[in-house]
Amino acid sequence: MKINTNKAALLISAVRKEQYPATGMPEVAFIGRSNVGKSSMINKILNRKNFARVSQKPGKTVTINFYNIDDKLMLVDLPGYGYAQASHGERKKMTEIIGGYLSERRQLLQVILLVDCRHKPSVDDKDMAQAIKASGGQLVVFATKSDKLGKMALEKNLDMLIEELNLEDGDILIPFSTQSNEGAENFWDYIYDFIMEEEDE
Ligand SMILES: Nc1nc2c(ncn2[C@@H]2O[C@H](COP(=O)(O)OP(=O)(O)OP(=O)(O)O)[C@@H](O)[C@H]2O)c(=O)[nH]1
Ligand SMILES: [Mg+2]
Repeated sequence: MKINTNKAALLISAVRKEQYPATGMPEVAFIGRSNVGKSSMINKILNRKNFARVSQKPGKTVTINFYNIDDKLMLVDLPGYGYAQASHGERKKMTEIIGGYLSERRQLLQVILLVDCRHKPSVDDKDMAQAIKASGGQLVVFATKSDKLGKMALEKNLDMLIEELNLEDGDILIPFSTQSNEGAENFWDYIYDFIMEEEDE
């Protein structure tokens, strides 16, 4: 089944579960720290400029945004976690919004974890990686902003991420950049190989 990525529309920005769209479409959700590049990645893989709203300031996405892609796949842009400037109450609310979605969304087929290739993963990143595995899902990590590092430094940091996130055989780590386009094709290859394939069976 081929997906027409030109047919993309924001279905709804949701906070509460009652607001989640009532479709059975498979969902792929993007999760990671605030400012890691989740919304940017969605734009890149859809070949759009400012479709999913992006900001230099962390804490841009504060709702769960459901993007319907060709009535075949839903891309889900989650709010970021770990935004240092957020108040305790705001952080708690974000954790609840993210956790509520992850724990109960039955059509959620895959979580994509984004980490900044330049930095050591945070405790939250590590917890998230373990939670994805504990739930029985495949751990798929995109290391964002790979254009910010030279080739050697990137190789070194990918090794660092493998170690810090405890990546094992079967886990996937892909460098990604909105600037160099690195990783965008890999995303769709992954979707077709692992997600849509299962749907066709
Ligand atoms: N150089 C470079 N900058 C990037 C890349 N991806 C994202 N950015 C920048 O990083 C900043 C944050 O991007 P967003 O896509 O808004 O990040 P987010 O993870 O959605 O953030 P929240 O919505 O706050 O959780 C923006 O200034 C982007 O332009 C990349 O691959 N390379
Ligand atoms: Mg965002």
